[in-house]
Amino acid sequence: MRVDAVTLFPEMVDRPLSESIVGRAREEGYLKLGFSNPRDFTDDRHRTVDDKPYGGGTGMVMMAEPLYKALLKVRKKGSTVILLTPKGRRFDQAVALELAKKKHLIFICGHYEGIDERITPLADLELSIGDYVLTGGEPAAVVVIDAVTRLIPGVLKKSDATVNETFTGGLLEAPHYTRPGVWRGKQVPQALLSGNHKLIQDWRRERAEELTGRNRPDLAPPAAAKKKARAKKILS
Ligand code: 6GU
Repeated sequence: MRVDAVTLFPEMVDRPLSESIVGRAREEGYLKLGFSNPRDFTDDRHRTVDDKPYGGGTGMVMMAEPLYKALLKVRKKGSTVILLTPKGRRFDQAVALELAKKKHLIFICGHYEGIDERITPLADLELSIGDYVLTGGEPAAVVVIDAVTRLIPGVLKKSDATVNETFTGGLLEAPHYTRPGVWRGKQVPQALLSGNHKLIQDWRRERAEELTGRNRPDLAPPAAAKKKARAKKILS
């Protein structure tokens, strides 16, 4: 997959995506990450990329023209253009799975108070990574590119690592343990040591439901609760 980031701060995106699994994916050619900097598309002496907002207000707004030229440098016929903004649609695993199918993603990272609104119609999708405000779109681009890259076939060596995981099945994942079997007096749950596949599966399902109910009751209700709800409906 090819990904380009339109950003005033390419290092903020490049550096975090140079380590670990994504770094390896780039070395192995699964991900080709490029950058286009609006500052390189200015023609005044100060290389100005922002200006005061019309109508007044605090902060500065990114000007349309340098952003537009930076976008045109990387945009091709099949590109999907994504604008990162706290006003966007909330990013989640379902969106990551959709984006992972694309050939070329372009992320526009806003900074300062935002970007000139006339750039917005050039985006196919506006994305936010959550209900809080960042100083710019760059950390959000890192989050989205990371989540998408690990879904590219071949990036994770064990492909079922993305099948059973948290969010894909509507539940949080059960806890994991590794050696030693006893650590500072704490035992690994017996079920996991049993070698009994059915017992392990049942244990993981129960822990996943319990954890989801405790930390994320907003996610799909656990099977047990669904069963209860069905039973209740039949009876009342
Ligand atoms: Cl994509 N950008 C900014 N500036 N803040 C955010 C965000 C994006 N998503 C959540 N907060």
